[in-house]
Amino acid sequence: MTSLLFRSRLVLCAALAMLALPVVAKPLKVGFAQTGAESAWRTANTNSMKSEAEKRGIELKFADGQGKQENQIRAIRSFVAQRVDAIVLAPIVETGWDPVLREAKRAGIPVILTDRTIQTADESLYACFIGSDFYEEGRMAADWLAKKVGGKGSIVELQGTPGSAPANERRRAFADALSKHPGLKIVDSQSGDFRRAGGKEVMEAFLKKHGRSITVVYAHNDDMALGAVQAIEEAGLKPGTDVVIVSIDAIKEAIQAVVDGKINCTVECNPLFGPKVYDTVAKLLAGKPIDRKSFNKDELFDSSNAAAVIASRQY
Ligand code: GZL
Repeated sequence: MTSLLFRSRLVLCAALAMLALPVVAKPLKVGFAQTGAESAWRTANTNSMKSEAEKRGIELKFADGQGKQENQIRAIRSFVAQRVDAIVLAPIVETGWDPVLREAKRAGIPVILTDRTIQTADESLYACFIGSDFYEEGRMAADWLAKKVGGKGSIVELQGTPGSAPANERRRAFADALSKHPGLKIVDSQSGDFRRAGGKEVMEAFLKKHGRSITVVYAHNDDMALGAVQAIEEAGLKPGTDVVIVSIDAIKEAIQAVVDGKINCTVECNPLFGPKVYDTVAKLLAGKPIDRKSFNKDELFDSSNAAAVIASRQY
């Protein structure tokens, strides 16, 4: 056999062997710009995103925004430069995102909003939203409270991060629902920034200013409610008895406080949606249809059901 014929057969065999090699898909690369680490809810949400990525072999580039929008914007720019396959953003506030989302769009990298929404005139800047319905949570809290206190009460409100979708929506929904109950009045409202220390500090100030006239605390999240519980106890009052406390998130520690009678009600805002996010990323990249908005199921916990669920709570 001539050497030319031999060499060409060798090349052919090598080429066929290459074709037979299993093609090892490169791992999906996802950039996640998280708001920060302000609350137990946030920790649970971050853990869900990280553990699910690991389970699926996804290369997750995680950026902790440390409570600042500019850090999240910087992280998104970095994800674009690294040519990730998709960007997930939990926007700390609702506005100011268009320029950086336009950069991601120009780079052809899809953006999924999780947890919180944004305000934009250009709906093409993100593919979808996955999270909870904050307005519904505020309504559920208000309706539960009206029944609990017979439509009468002097309420102080611990607001979440100023400008954030959960703070805006939970405040709006609660106020809308209260319009049906003229005997329920919000006498003071201030941000504790979703932090436990913030909730305690603001509640201490409210107690100094309003004393025993306060009959209800409405907290936009459990970390602030638990801070308020500390402040109320340090003032010599009984949280859950002298002051009714209604909150949102349903973290395990708050449900335990419901069992202990220190918080009266917490409305769930489930943070464990890592699996849903990555399922959506996979569909998006495969060109399959996805829901524009996908709301997590949230339920309410009070003395009627908290003890029955506490053992099974995951966050
Ligand atoms: C709600 C989330 C809020 C939680 C807080 O989806 O954005 O931020 O209610 C968290 O606990 O800090």
